[in-house]
Amino acid sequence: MTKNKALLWRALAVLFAVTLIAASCGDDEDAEVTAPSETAAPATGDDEPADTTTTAADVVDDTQDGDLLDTVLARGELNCGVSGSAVAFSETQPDGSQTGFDADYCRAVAAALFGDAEAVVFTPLTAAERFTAVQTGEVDVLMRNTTWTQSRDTEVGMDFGPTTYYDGQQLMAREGDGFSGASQVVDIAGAVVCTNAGTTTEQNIADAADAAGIDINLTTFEDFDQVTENFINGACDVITTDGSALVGRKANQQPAGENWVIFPATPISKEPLGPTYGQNQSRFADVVNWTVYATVIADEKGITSGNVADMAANPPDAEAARLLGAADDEQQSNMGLAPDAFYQVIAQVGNYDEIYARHLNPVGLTREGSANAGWLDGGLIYAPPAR
Ligand SMILES: N[C@@H](CCC(=O)N[C@@H](CS)C(=O)NCC(=O)O)C(=O)O
Repeated sequence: MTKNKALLWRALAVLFAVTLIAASCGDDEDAEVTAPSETAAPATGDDEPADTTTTAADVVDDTQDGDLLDTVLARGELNCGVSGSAVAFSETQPDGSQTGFDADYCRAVAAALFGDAEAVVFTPLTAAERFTAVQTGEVDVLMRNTTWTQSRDTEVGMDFGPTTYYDGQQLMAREGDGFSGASQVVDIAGAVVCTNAGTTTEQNIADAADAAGIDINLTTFEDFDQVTENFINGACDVITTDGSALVGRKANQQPAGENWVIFPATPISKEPLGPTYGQNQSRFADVVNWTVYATVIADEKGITSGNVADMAANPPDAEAARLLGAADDEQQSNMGLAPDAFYQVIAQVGNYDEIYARHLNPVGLTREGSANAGWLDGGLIYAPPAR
């Protein structure tokens, strides 16, 4: 096949995938392929067809050709999609830099690829924009509070890496309006409930309201900054999203004299959050996945950014020696990486616990007793062996 023909087929394949999403996702998920509107006005469940705003020419230009790992290594920078307004996960700072747990996982992958955690181009994306950015190759990987679901994994040209944060959807309302931590979904009957468009959140709350036999007035906004602003100004009675985000918003934005309460105690959904990338890019996927696993294994072994040099010089066991590139049978070279790729991840960014503590502890999210504890402490954070 000539190069032009190959590009044409690729363009058609991507357009087909985009059409599939629009066709398969129903009203709630149309927003996932709809370009963000210029206006901050709430979108209230309209039936407008999805506007992909992607032409065939754009797709050909933007789509990664060939092996993504080779492409990224040759480029020398990782294109990483983040939220930019997800408290403690990815926040755009006044100087344009990104901070947070997800932003640091972008840096960790860059450290593995290039030995340089700063070799990242961050692209802030709304929930509605994010999957198109993966499908067209605008970003190599998405680290954006993204829930791994069956349809996202199987219908829309994406694959998912290991869960970095086990979350669940909850609701937040004002104590002054009669809500408490013991409130249940049935207690929000008749309320104006707000969230951001293009999310699992808007689908789950609709299902939960149906299951509770209540009517709610569900209103969606383009991003969660707008959702929170409208909660503060009283336009929304209740807001809902991943529990971690509610904790972060309460920590940063609760006005003096108000008490915001989060409920129900058991979340209404499972929201496993982690990296997302284009499907069938196995070598690139391996790098992302094993970067996450390296941070988890280092955490299990007490290897930190502070002691990694000593640990590489005097490895505590054979697995640590392999993982840090300090043994003849290190495996990073076979992945297309430098032998010390994961040494650089730990040295420059830290292990799982360091990344978690740096960003999530300050807003009050702790690992103890949660699914995000290590498996030896009763949690779900677990990595396969580096062998
Ligand atoms: N995990 C859900 C929700 C993702 C989501 O958009 N979460 C909010 C709360 S953290 C968010 O990222 N807001 C930031 C923004 O609106 O840019 C999904 O994958 O659909």
